[in-house]
Amino acid sequence: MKERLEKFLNDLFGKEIKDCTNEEIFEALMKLTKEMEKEQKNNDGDRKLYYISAEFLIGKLLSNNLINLGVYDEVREVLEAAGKDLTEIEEVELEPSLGNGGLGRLAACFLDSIATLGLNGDGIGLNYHYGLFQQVFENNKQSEVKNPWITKESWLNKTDISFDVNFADFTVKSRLYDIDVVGYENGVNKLHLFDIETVDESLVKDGINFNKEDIERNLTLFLYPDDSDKAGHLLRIYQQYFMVSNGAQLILKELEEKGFALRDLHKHVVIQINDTHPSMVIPELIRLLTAKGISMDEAIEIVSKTCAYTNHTILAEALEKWPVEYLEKVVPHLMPIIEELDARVKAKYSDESVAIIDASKRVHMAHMDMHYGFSVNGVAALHTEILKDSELKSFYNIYPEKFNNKTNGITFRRWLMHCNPELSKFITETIGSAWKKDAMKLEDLLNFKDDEAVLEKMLSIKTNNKKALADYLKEIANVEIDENSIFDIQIKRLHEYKRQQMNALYIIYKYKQIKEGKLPKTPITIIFGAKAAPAYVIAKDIIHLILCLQQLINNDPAVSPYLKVVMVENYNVTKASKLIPACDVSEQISLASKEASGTGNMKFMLNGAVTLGTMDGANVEINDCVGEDNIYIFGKSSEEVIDLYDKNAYCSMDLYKNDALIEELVDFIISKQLIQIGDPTNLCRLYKEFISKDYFMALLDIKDYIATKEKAFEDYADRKAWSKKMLINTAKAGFFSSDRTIAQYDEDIWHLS
Ligand code: 26V
Repeated sequence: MKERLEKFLNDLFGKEIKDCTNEEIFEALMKLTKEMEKEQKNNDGDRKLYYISAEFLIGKLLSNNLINLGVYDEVREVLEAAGKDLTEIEEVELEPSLGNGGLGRLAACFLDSIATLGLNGDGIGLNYHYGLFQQVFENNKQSEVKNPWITKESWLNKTDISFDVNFADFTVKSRLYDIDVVGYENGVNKLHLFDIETVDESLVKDGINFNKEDIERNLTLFLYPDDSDKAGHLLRIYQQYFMVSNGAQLILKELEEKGFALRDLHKHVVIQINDTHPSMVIPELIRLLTAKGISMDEAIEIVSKTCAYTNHTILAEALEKWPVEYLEKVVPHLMPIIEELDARVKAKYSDESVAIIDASKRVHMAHMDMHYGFSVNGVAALHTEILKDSELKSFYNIYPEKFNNKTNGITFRRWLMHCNPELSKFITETIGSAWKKDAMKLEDLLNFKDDEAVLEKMLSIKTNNKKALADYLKEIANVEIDENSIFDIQIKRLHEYKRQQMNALYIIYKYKQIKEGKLPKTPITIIFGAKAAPAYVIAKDIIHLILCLQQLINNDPAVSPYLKVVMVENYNVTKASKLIPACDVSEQISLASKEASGTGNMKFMLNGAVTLGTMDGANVEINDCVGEDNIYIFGKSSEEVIDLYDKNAYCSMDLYKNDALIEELVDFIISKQLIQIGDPTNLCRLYKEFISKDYFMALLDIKDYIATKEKAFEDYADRKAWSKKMLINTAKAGFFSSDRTIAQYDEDIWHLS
């Protein structure tokens, strides 16, 4: 390694390692990594998976690629010997923000596991130049600016592959860029990111505003730009069609190059449709096959045997339904096919609720996937059951054999080995290194659950990670936090169903208690990280409330020794890697039935945090794994919640009026103290939302939440007992490795090996 890196630096800059800047070392390491990836075997075979997704939230790549190539430690040592620090060099890399949250990060974990298991499977997506917006806080409010990540030297490899993509009024030429995906000590796959040749970054002036109509220049600038208006929706359809048309052309090109017949597509190809964003791949493939002489009947049959659909949400508003008028405007050549697919459904089933085109002339993308795909999967056991029992019941009745569950997972390379090297090393010293290839082996840690030395060490590693986070937060946000306080962390997209607002009510509760002289046994630090969609008004109001509470509490000398609030700006994968290893209490408090799975819950568990959560998503399976002594569960069940919705029986005003504590907490949002700090418009709107609507029922669970959180914080003081809970959480996390998830996709859906 040493010689190779020295040679690279010498060739590039004519310098020795010790004389190079971190930027120069980063560039050399990136080039060296890319060269080493070329030396690995490419995964191949006669059958191939294409994972099509509008999002791949891959995060920074340098260290993860070095880990997967098996040279991370060696590189670190070589650099150390020259007085350089690999973690500082990592800082040079810009993070690509090619995803919103869970769905995109899952796709990135899946690519890692697909390559690690040696499976023949590539990702197909878009090369957004500015990704998702970068979040900036000003006056306790979120604003958005662009988030560039593509530099002259980057992980992108420009290929000579280009396709024509036809829209109604014009044609664009695409250009394919590839990123190598290297498996952990195994072969290499590709992430194919399509771009347009005519993209124009200068369109973006201030913030994230740009001319949404200039498709030939804006198509790949942003991930899901503001879609609160028609132009935003149309741009999204342009992006989606551009992605799937390129994807379909690439798939058929590769099939033909391998010498396989078009009519054997389903034998050699499986396409996993990640949520409904890529659903137009179905009519597009049918269109391409029929254009090549295959009959409509046969094309439909082939494509139906090729495509599989994953559902990632049960929120009705998140299931895409595009007006026929929009599709006519963007992709008129797809409409006859979609109409044909719809006609066949209507001829067979009189039930309106399973139609592709509904009476209001909207195209239900998920319906197309379920009728014309061979597999439909949910992402956690409870989620799949809810899909079968309620949300997608009519489809389950027609196609019970298509439905299956694939509980999500995370890659342990990034979410343990990279982000928590000290814990990784200690686990290996304690139980050997087999867990790195077989995550279930982490259970061997259970042999040490009463071993005082091991429990002590778990605590000391946690404290070290907390110190490192405290230093980092001091540096980036200039806040001082006490590493001996309890680190309670909620990091995820801001959405009412995830109930950051309920956590804010707890903060108000604790603030008032401290003001009354009721001090906590152990000081508490409550940390948030969350971006809100630019047009999501209430989500932005919740951020405003939390930032106002942060200002109020952290500046009150009577309170701040016992309670601190920190909302981290621009939460992303890099920040997650620093926050997760330092967490004591993992907040997973969505309204039961609403969080499809969650994957942050798994990352925290793996790193020895204890979950405080509802019986929702994968929390249910975490609870099954660790047992009730090692998790804090509260709140109404998914059945109770679904029943309340069905009967329209939830009334937040009743709870507010009839419970003095709830009233006091909610009233504080418009108290003199907060109004002095914040903007009355935002705070009053949020207050009204709580009492008049509270659609995701924060007031329903708030008292149980407070009581359970208090119990967790009490228990924390018994350090030995807590450490045992930590150990059990890590030991039982093996099931949540994405290697397990991917093995199940392969076994049940893809059949690659
Ligand atoms: C999309 C939208 C679109 C506009 C309206 C508001 C809204 C709200 C939610 C969504 C969800 C997009 C899909 C998604 O990211 N789902 C997440 O997928 C993760 C991976 O399966 C899973 O762990 C999360 O529970 C699920 O929310």
